[in-house]
Amino acid sequence: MSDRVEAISGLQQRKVFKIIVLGDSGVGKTCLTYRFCEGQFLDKSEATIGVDFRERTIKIKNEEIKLQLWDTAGQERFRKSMVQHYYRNVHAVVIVYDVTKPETFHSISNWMHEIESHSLMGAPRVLVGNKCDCGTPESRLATTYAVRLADKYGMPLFETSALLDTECDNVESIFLTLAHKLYSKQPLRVMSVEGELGPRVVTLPRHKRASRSDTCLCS
Ligand SMILES: Nc1nc2c(ncn2[C@@H]2O[C@H](COP(=O)(O)OP(=O)(O)OP(=O)(O)O)[C@@H](O)[C@H]2O)c(=O)[nH]1
Ligand SMILES: [Mg+2]
Repeated sequence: MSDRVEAISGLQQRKVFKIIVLGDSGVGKTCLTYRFCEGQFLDKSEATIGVDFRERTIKIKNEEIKLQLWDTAGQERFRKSMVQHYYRNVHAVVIVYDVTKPETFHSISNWMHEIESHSLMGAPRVLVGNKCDCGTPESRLATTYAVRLADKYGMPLFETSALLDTECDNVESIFLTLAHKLYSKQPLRVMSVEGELGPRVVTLPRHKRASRSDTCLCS
């Protein structure tokens, strides 16, 4: 069975999207994923060791989709080799920074290198500036800088707060945007055709049910 689908009952299958969450330590990755999966702020968050795993089932066009969120450790000593393993079969990426800590924003280029080294530049990605409830507008990183960087890397920007209940729609949007992008991606089935001019390749819309050979989500 493909890494994108899981058996539920009988012949029924459910799509599974695996989303990895990256960013410096303390930017709020755990709180954001907890907010999305549990619908509330996690009061006592501790530094993640290795990777934490959360999931939530959503519906798109009446189809149940399981979103698996892989919440990684920001601290280098807790990442090490453990995290490398968790990059396998990732479909989409969330990169988080803290709007009150410019150094976490400057780290984004390092996270992009990390993504690149795992061949994930073609996967849907979003940039998230968290903790918008903190500090004053002057002390927070200007949105224009963030937009410029997001544009440079070709990803949408979300500014939000895992803490505020009033921001929960925004947190929803982060993960639902990725889910819709993944859902609407139509991986192509490649078929070889012998023509007068020799073999050529045509691409056809994929069959509804995925098989192992056509599960690539990269565009
Ligand atoms: N004010 C405010 N505090 C937040 C927000 N999100 C997280 N925090 C706090 O920031 C601290 C770090 O949050 P975590 O979610 O544990 O950060 P993390 O990115 O998972 O950190 P690592 O696991 O070490 O990589 C905690 O004390 C949270 O309570 C937010 O939106 N607003
Ligand atoms: Mg964490």
